[in-house]
Amino acid sequence: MLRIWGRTNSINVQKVMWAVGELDLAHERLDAGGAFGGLDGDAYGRLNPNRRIPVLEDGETVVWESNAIVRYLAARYGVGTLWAEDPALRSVADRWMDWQVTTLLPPLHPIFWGLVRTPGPERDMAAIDAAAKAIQPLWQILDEHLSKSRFIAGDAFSMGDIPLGCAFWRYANLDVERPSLPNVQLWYAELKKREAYRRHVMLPVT
Ligand SMILES: N[C@@H](CCC(=O)N[C@@H](CS)C(=O)NCC(=O)O)C(=O)O
Repeated sequence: MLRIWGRTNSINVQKVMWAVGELDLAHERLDAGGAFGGLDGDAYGRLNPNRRIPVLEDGETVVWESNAIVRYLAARYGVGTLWAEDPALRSVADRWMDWQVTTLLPPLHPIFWGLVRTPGPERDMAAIDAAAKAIQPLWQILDEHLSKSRFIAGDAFSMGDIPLGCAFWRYANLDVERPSLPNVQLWYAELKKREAYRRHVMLPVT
């Protein structure tokens, strides 16, 4: 049975749980991080020297870094579904997974952290507003991509949809001005039909 370490309101844990749900894998999830703590001990440090969530244990195999975990689950349990066998198609999923972390997250993080995890009087509204402005053209890049593709990598749902689907849920639930994103909205409507997305991602943004 798989073991996943991490609290449910972490976007990175949500990626893993969504993949587990799509693949219908037997698992246990242990609350860790945030108010649950549990990351400081020696045993956790041996699992992940960064002392971050999520961590996946699959027998003797231990994986950290959320997108690496999603890729591992897809490659091991989702060949032909989450994991496209064609390397060229898989590279489309891969590049958008990397884009979520390297390009989209830098402005998304300060908006989320500022509006959700920072008490009102301590908020740096100038920084939040700047990030909210900076993220708009990035979502428009994704919108342009999704004008040609039903899902992130072609006509079928794949691992490529997971990081960005988690990020968009968060963005859609933040009190910021958003640009018109008609193709993203069509894709988002598809995601909302998926039971695992509803169960593991569509949670209160806290
Ligand atoms: N790049 C890492 C980031 C891991 C990370 O920063 N996780 C956060 C939660 S989203 C964490 O562990 N925070 C400390 C805590 O929850 O106590 C990944 O994608 O897994």
